[in-house]
Amino acid sequence: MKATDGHKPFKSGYVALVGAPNVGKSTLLNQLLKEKVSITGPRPQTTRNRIAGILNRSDCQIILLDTPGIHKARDAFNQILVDTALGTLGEVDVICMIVDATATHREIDEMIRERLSRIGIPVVLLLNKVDLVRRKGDLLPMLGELGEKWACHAIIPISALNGDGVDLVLDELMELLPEGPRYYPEDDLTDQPERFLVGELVREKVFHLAHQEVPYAVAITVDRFSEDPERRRVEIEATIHVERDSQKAIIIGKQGQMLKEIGKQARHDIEALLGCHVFLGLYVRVQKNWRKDPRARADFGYRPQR
Ligand SMILES: Nc1nc2c(ncn2[C@@H]2O[C@H](COP(=O)(O)OP(=O)(O)OP(=O)(O)O)[C@@H](O)[C@H]2O)c(=O)[nH]1
Ligand SMILES: [Mg+2]
Repeated sequence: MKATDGHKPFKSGYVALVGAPNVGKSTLLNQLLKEKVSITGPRPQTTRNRIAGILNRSDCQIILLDTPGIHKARDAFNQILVDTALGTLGEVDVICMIVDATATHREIDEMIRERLSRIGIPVVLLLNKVDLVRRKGDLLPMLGELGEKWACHAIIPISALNGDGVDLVLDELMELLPEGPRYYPEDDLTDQPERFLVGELVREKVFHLAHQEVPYAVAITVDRFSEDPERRRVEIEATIHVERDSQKAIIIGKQGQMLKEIGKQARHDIEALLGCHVFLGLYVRVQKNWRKDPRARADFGYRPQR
């Protein structure tokens, strides 16, 4: 075991970030890492996979698992998302349960609380989005109510967006994590390949720019990812898969304006991620009702968890 200063042991372990949809799990992951590893958005069900972000410090390595929002799944596709989140719970040393100070998901939170009480893994409860609570006097009763309900190690009010309280979350995790080795090389930031992150950034732009059911009907494949050393750039071709012709028309937009904007914004973020110039070619393709088709779902990276 590597000691950092002769006294403090090196700590490491796995932490799950869980909660109802849209409560700020992915925003918190990015804030903890100070890097964008997981996409975020104003709608529920933005995150569809379990994404590890690796926090490397001289005294610890914390593997933070972002998960899809837990909800009442009405179809097989959403059940995969929920199972992905629930399946993460058994694999971790600590669970960070996130609740939204501005929206109540009582039934879902209660269902998760039930489940966590049976698993017996230490829970840290985070009351997120406190920056949006106008009357700060409302916070104390909220924290009191949560404290009565939850058998947890700590309840911490935070703003994942602006970083308030996030250091306290790290302090608490350091308390709870066991001594252990570095599981990943020190400069690894995530367990996801660049190809996946690139596809996610394209999907994020669709989530921000398209409305109603369109973002939910979208899956991305990255079909080409190659380096061009002569031009010192990376060339990427990706396909935006939708379920219907009408959605294809929306994604392309009038005179291709929508697709152009998706491409522009995605390229900007991909260049920041890769640290070099990027050529991004985007295509749109209809794969009829792919969310209902187990094979198509698997092709797009969404496989049943059990
Ligand atoms: N004002 C404010 N907004 C926040 C905060 N945390 C998250 N948000 C916003 O809430 C929305 C949802 O954030 P996400 O991080 O995508 O939420 P999530 O829990 O990962 O959502 P799913 O992946 O869909 O389950 C985004 O618009 C964020 O910018 C916060 O502390 N304060
Ligand atoms: Mg998310």
